[in-house]
Amino acid sequence: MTLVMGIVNVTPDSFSDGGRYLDASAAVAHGLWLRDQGAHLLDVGGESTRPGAERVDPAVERERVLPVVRELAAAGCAVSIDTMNASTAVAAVEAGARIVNDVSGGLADPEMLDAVAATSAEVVLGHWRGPSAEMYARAEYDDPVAEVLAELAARVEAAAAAGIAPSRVIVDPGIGFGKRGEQNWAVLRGTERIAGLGPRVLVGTSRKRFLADRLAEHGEPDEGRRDLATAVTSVLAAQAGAWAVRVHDVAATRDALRVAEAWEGESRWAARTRSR
Ligand code: PMM
Repeated sequence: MTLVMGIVNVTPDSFSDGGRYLDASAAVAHGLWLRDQGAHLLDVGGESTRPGAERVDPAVERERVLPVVRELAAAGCAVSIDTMNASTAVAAVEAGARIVNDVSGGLADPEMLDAVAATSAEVVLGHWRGPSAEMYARAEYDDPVAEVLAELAARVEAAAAAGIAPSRVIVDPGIGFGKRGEQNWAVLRGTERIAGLGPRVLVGTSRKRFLADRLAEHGEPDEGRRDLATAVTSVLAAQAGAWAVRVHDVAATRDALRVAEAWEGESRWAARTRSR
C-alpha cells in the first residue's frame, strides 16, 4: 500500500496554504481532518521552503511546530517533522515525531545527521542544491536523473557514516528543489531508477509550480486546479515504486490511489509496494 503523507504547514508564507494554520489549534484540527481523510502520516512544518523564502529562526520554528507535533502524536497520529534544523528535529522527536523530514538531506545543518542518529527516528533525505533563495541558480543538469541519483546516494552514505541504518532512511527526489520546469518531469520519469537505489522513496509534487505550468501550456487557469494534477502525479509515482506521496489534498490522492490499485489488482499492487 502506498502511504499518503498529509501536509500540515504551520507557516505564514508556504506557497499554497501559508498562513491558514499558523494558529496551533487550527493546525492540529487540520491534521486530524487529514488523518480522518486517510492520511497515514502527517508532515508538520514551520519553515516555508517556497522559492525565494527567507530562513526562519529555529527558536521561532520550534514555537510553531512543537505544540502541533505533541498534540497530533498524542492523538495517535504518525507525525513527521519537516525541518532543516537539527535542534528542531530533536525537539520534535522528543515531542513524539517518528520521522525527520529534511528536504536538504542533512546539508543545511551540519549537525542534522548526527542528531538524528542519536534518536530512533526515521529520516527523509531530500535532494537539494542550496537554500530557497538561491536554488534556481544551481538548477543546471546534464542528466537530471543520474545527478539526482548520485547526489542522493552520497546523502545516504553520509547518513550511514553518521550511524543511521539504511532501513531508517527514505529518499526524496526533491521535486521543485533546485529544479526548473522540465527538469522536474525528467526526474519524475526516473522514479523507478531512484527506487532502485534501495531506500524507500517519498515523492512530493503537491500543488507545485511545474504542475500549474503544465496546465497553463494548455490555457488552463491555475486557481484551484493543482490538486487533481497532484493526484495523477502521485499515482504515477506510486506505480513507479514510491513508498509514499506527500500531498495537501489527501482525499483526492487517496481516491486516485484506490482506483489505481483496483486497476492493477490489489495483490499485484501490494506486492510491488511491499518490496519497498
Ligand atoms: N516539498 C515541500 C516541503 N517539504 N518535503 C519533502 N520530503 N518533499 C517535498 O517535496 C517537500 C517537502 C514544499 O511544499 P509545501 O511548501 O507546499 O509544503
